[in-house]
Amino acid sequence: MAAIANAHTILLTLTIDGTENAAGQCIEPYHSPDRTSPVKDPSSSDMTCGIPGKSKDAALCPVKAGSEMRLQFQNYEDSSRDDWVIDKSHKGPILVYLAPLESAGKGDVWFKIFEHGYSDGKWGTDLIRGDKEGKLTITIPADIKPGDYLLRSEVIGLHEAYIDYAKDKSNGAQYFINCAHITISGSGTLEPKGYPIPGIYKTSDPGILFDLYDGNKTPNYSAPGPSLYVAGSSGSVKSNNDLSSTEPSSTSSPSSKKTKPTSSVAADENNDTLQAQGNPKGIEVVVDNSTSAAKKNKLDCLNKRRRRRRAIKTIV
Ligand SMILES: [Cu+2]
Repeated sequence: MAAIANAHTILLTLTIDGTENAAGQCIEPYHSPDRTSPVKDPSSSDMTCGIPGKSKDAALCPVKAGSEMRLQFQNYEDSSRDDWVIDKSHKGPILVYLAPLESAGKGDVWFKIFEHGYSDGKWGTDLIRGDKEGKLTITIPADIKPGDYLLRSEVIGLHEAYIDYAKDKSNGAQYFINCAHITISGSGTLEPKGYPIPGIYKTSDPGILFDLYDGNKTPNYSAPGPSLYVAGSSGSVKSNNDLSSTEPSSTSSPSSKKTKPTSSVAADENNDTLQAQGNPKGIEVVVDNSTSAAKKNKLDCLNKRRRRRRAIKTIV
């Protein structure tokens, strides 16, 4: 059943002080042809800033330390689609990391400034779906050192995360990653402890290998990766999922995880597929701030979905 759900997401805009910035402004240009494809191997260099595994050029957007910025995520341009922000099957955390730009994301440089796993009855992905426009507001820590930074946004889809990716590469968590370039101004001096990406997640981490379909587990979910940096804490706040090691993981411990009947997932995805088939206008509706390249990517992505759907039908 893996790879049936192709409804993913990207960081579409970054709004600072009322100015909305798109890809190529401060968001790095998207991977072509399928800009919304997930990364699946947490030890891949694609984890740093998304496929194809290296940070790309983008203009720097200025932001004041301590101020808010708004991220907007989107999957399709047609806002009438139920999955236009992200498919409802894709539940999981949203995380945002920063690293000094000069590092190009390499080394022990990344610190986490936002996370929402599951709290107040909502997954991180529920926040952007619930907003209807895919928007999420975060705050830049007030006390970090001014300078140029990479901002890395990450949405993790846990819909196939009940099986360890190391054991079955057609399953595992899906990582939707984008990087943006920002210049932080202010009078802070702090340089929070950094961690390597790839390296912060193992396929068997409790926030990565997780059974979304066991409702008893959901309230106890905690987001993966290093502890959150909180302004004023003069160092990272320890949390129960703090990393015990910063080594990139090449091994993952054997897991006693059961395999899971997939009927509930399959039903959900079939519904989405039917919905999508009944609503072909996704390719006709175009939002203003897309470049023509982005539009082409969108078409490629849709065509890929259609081809896959035909393939699925043929198998059935
Ligand atoms: Cu997806």
